[in-house]
Amino acid sequence: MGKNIITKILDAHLVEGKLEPGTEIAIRIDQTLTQDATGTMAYLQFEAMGVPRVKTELSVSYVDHNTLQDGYENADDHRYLQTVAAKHGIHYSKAGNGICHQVHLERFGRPGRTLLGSDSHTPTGGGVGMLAIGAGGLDVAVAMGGGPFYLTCPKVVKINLTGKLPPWVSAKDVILAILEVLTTKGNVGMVIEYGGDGVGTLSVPERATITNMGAELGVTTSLFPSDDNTRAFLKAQGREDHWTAFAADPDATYDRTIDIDLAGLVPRMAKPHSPDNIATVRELAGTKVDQVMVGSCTNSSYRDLMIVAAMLKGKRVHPDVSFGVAPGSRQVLAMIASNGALAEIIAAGGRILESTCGFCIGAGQAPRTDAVSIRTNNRNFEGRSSTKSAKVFLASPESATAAALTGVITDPRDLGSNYPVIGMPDWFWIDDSMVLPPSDRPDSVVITRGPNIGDPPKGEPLPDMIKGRITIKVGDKITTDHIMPAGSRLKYRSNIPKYAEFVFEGTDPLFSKKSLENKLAGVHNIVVAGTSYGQGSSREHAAICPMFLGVKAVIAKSFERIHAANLINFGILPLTFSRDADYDIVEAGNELEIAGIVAALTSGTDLSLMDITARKQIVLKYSLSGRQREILLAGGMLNYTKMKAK
Ligand code: MIC
Ligand code: SF4
Repeated sequence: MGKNIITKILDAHLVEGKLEPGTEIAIRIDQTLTQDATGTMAYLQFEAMGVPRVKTELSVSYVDHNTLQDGYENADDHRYLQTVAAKHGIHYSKAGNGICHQVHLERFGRPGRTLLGSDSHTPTGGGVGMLAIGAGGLDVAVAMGGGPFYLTCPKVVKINLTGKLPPWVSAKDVILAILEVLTTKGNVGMVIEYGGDGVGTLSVPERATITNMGAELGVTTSLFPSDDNTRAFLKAQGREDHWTAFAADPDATYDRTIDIDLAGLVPRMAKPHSPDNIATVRELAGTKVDQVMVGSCTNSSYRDLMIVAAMLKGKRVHPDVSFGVAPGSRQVLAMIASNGALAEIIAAGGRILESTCGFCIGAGQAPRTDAVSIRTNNRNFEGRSSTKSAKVFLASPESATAAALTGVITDPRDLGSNYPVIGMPDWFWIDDSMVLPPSDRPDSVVITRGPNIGDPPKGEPLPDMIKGRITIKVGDKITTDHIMPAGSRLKYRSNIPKYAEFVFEGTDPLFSKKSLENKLAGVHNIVVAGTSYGQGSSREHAAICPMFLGVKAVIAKSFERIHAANLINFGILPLTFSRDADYDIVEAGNELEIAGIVAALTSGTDLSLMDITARKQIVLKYSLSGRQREILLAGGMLNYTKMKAK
């Protein structure tokens, strides 16, 4: 039987298990990436493992999230990351070199390789045909130490692209159309493989926009074949030798196929406050706009900024609009600077921002109260922009620029101008001098730790009985931004006791205080949630900080993949209701008991929850492999690894 590309790559990297969807498998990881906001914890954990040098083919540590440096904390983190990288065999991409996913695609991504990144948008690498997966920092640390990555063997969905995109419709509109169909819920355990004649009409950066936002679908990863366009891209990056062809066999099978005719697509936007809340731009036309932001790992490539510059040429941004542009990498910035496109953007009234995540993660450029902000990034969760009342719409660079010019949401097809044709350059500007290679004298490198950098807290073995309180009850689609806010709180990423003060800050500002009080009184904290708990980011702080506050279990209708894995890694039980209706029984503040945990987890049987306040007993389920149950019983991954090493 013919194989699809995902199966081919998984096959070549399989170290444990069988490729049967739904079962746990382990794969070898060729490359890793980290960014600074998740990286400090990842490297502290790597150091704790005592491995002198990374065992991967390539590991890169990027600084792109926390670059505002309003205080010493970020700069301290940067120095720690630089020194730890030099000592342990990791490349270090300095602040200013660009957003991890954009730079990795340009300079390091290789077809057919596996990449594990401590950031949920790592699948951007699928644009170049690599199997790129987002995970928590601890999983990445394990991979750097040479350990395999465990995942549920996915179901492979083929998205069959036919035709060619019409003028003014671009890659973002493709993924927004897919989000309209698949939504952000219920896609756990799936991967997407793109195929069909339409693939050849898309360049690598366009493909990367599409695989990037696969993260919003909740799929494990998405990937494109590696073809002549991939070769041309790698050649223009001076890396043709990194190219290998990867295509599905003609008789390859898939668990599901979805057909998309590129020619039939129209400009779309995701309305507040979810990436799957889709409308056509025409339906929204006329809405007054306050802010437009172009950038982020989704849409900040050379192609994207050239479109923006061509649309702005000789025109002016609307007086009521604040228009910011953050090129995705130093390569992109240097190229638009040298060919005059940057000057067009400046002349039109664009605010040029650093090549970092910035506005996307709410680090700067917070919009005004009640603002309408049109952004080219991938997430528009409430409050993520750092302004709770702002209404963020996600759009293509074309639709974003149309709004910047007119001051209202405008279908770019209605601008009455010709669609600019942007060809792929034969050569990209290449200068890797801001990627520092690891030291060849590691013994002489002294790791620098500023006062903000503390050791990760230690997990305690799971108690046999959880006896405590529902400290918070939340609804469906709770994102890691709800659990562990970023924005102005980002700078505390390396200081768990401090960062833990902000857990669920926007939902219940007293959560942290109540939880700590319970913990000191020996009362366990339990979180109750609806469907898709833990959507979004890979930030393991959404598990470490609750662990620090004494949370022992999260009971939800369903979980998202990366967050569930992070909970397990930090010894918090992810449990599900056996009947959704039971969610209505357990109320915030209720006292409860879950007994016989060790025996149940050892044998893999269901758990029983006694709600003492409601006087009701309910059955709780879990979907955990034997290995995951052992990790939980040990009190988390670090304890488990130490236990195994004995
Ligand atoms: C995000 O886009 O939410 C982030 C910030 O890049 C996160 C990682 C983090 O929280 O540090 C992600 O997507 O994983
Ligand atoms: Fe950075 Fe935004 Fe991409 Fe996350 S989604 S990596 S914050 S640009």
